[in-house]
Amino acid sequence: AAELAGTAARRAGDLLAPPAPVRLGDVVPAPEQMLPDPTADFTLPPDAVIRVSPAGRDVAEQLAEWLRPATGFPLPVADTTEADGLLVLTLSDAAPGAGASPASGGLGDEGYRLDVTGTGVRITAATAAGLFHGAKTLRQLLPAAIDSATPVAERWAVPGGTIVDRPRFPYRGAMLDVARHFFPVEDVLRVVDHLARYKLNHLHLHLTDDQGWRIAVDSWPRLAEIGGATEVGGGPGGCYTQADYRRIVAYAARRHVTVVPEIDLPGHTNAALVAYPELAPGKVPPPPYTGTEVGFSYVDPADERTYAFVADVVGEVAALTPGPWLHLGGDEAFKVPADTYRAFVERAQTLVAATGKTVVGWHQLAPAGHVDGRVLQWWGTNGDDPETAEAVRRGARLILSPGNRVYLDMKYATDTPIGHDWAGLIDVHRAYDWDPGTHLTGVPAEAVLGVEAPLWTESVATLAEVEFMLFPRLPAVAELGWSPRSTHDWAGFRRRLAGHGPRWTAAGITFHPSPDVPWP
Ligand code: TNX
Repeated sequence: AAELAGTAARRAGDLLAPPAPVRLGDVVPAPEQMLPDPTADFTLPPDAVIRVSPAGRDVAEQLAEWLRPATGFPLPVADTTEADGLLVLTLSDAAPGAGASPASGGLGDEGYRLDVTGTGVRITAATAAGLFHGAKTLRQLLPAAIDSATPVAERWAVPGGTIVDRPRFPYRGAMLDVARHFFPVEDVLRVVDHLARYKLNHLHLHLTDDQGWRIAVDSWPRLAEIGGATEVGGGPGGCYTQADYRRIVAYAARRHVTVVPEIDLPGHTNAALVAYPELAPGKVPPPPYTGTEVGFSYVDPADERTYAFVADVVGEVAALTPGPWLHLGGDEAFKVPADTYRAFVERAQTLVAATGKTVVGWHQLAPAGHVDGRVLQWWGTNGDDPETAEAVRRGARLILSPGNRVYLDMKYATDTPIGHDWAGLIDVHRAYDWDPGTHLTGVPAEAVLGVEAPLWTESVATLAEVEFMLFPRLPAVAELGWSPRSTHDWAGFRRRLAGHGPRWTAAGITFHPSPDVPWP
């Protein structure tokens, strides 16, 4: 790479160089607006400087971290208030922003504008999150080798033109089940990077289930010590210390990803009951569970001690979590009678609200009374769900996770070595071809907060297996969450997605080479 060091001769050569190998229209998720200008390709020179206004400093540092390994360029970051650099990131108060309505051309909380001309790249946003998303777009506009961890001799060309972009939905997420199998902090951080690459902005952590409890709670220490020591298949399990959890939250926050912690109640609680048999119905200590059945366990809704437990746990988790959400689970409490279940959920919702967090829960929460702002996560497979539609009429908003579209633990095909098939087989076309805005009968698009792709891990035990289930479906879900419906186009998407295979290969990401996609 040093041989590519910038000289006047080299710059002159660039003027005659072939067009950029990536096109402006190749970005995933598809931007809202694009105006290519083939006469304005830019080639990143070895002496490029990233100039940034002070509020965008950290985004510029991250952009430099992404671009240095493959280019071998020093890419110093310098403060600026003016646009004289070759690669300028501008966080501008003058950008039409959060206050401005999208209709008036505002970029909103997460939007950005990217201009590539023959002399440089400029990203403008009203927020650091917008600047971050713009920087991710810039990275995708560079050749696939930009994902290499070591220097590559390459012409670092960026296609000319302008992108103006902002998301369709404010909530775009993925869930990682760290309860069925435990994943160390480093694995979770890598998943955060994968989310950020495709402008997903929420990581839902399913922290508790029958097979393991994964977050240390100071007031109930046996949850971690005993509840954390099991997992599916009999492995050692594990548990995040509060410091570990804070590290995940901080790493995610730097990448504009909000962590949504889930404490699943009243069912899916066997690990907690092993740790504290006093919470079990009849106080009967259950044996530890390392199988994959669901629906058999629950905390005793008739004992006041259970509500003290819930208050303590959600209190500590809320205190560790800067984001606005706290997910209460609520799924598959098959052994709890409907009236008892509803009364339990209403008390639990109130306890969460008392922490200042907004309640999120699986759509089984629907029959319970509304609390301010509550969000239901719909994981059904049939878009006619009157109970959920009724909860929306009473004020709930929805996150859509249809099991037969975005459950990333479903197999791609019958011969997929891991995964389930209870909601069907899901390859990338099926994951892509639906509309979150119209999916549920009787639910208006305005009630849809966004989309989330859950990854349950009964059959997923390693980071490579996690990646295999995420890629290439995660970018499909990301596009549903980000891109305006007018850009929805399977033929175009599969072609754009194909160009990402070499990026994942360069980054060492395991993926399923789906036959739906014309890989190069
Ligand atoms: C249903 S979906 C579950 C999970 C399982 C998953 C397996 C939901 C809210 N609950 O407990 O892991 O199916 O696909």
